[in-house]
Amino acid sequence: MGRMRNLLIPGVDKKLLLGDAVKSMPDLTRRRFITSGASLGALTLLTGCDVSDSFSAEQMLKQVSKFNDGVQAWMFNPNAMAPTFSESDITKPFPFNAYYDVDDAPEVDGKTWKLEVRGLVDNNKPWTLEELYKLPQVKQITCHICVEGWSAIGSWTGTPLRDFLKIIGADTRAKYVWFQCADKDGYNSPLDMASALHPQTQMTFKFGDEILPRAYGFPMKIRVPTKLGFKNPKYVMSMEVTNDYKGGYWEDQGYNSFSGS
Ligand SMILES: Nc1nc2c(c(=O)[nH]1)N[C@H]1C(S)=C(S)[C@@H](COP(=O)(O)O)O[C@H]1N2
Ligand SMILES: [Mo]
Repeated sequence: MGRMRNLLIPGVDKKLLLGDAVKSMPDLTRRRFITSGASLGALTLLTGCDVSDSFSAEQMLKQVSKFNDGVQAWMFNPNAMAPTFSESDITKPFPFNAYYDVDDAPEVDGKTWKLEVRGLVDNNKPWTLEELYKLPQVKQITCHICVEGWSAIGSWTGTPLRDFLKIIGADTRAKYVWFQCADKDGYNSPLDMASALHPQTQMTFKFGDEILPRAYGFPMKIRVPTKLGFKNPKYVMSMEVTNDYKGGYWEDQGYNSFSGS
């Protein structure tokens, strides 16, 4: 699974598709698209089309040629909201993705797990799952878009991250919130503060109304519907409010850290 999917779009040459898409974009969009990493995932975000064959690639290009600067720019605007969907739109089964198989996903013990809080905060006490579950929660049905070129609609429930940042007295002038995960070879991801404070960015405890299953990041993931999938860390162990850019699993391999708005 995982990275291979890149190569498995039948009849579609990813490089040519991206090249054609870039050519048909108006100037401002083209510049923003290129600075945001010009990935197939970003193109999926922009067009709402999931490329799985040459027919949908063609549809996607048609979409792009209809662009004019300003209308489709929600993904580049930190204040814009990601589209929401209804229960009947939810993708079943929802895909699992990581850089390993689902059997190797971290098994976190919810009874002993504590969310560590570090860096520029007034109160760095660790939080148990029981304490976190008592915070107000909201449900969101949004689209998850992977940089590898697939997308799926899911339902995630949890506490807006900005509410939690307020509770812990985070210095929201800091540049990043940096998340570290339980994956055995490490997974981490920096989130820019504007996105951390976005109203739809969520500390997620439930998937489809059930306690977050192991595959999707038990006990907690960060759901950022305005960003690509890799900016949605699962199995979160700690968060640090910081001005230092500390890198991330995919970011260190050349994916743009600003993937999304
Ligand atoms: N800890 C951790 N979080 C992660 C990943 C991972 O490998 N480890 N993969 C990312 C990527 S690339 C994607 S597309 C999504 C997949 O989430 P899902 O399994 O809920 O579909 O998780 C993201 N968060
Ligand atoms: Mo992804």
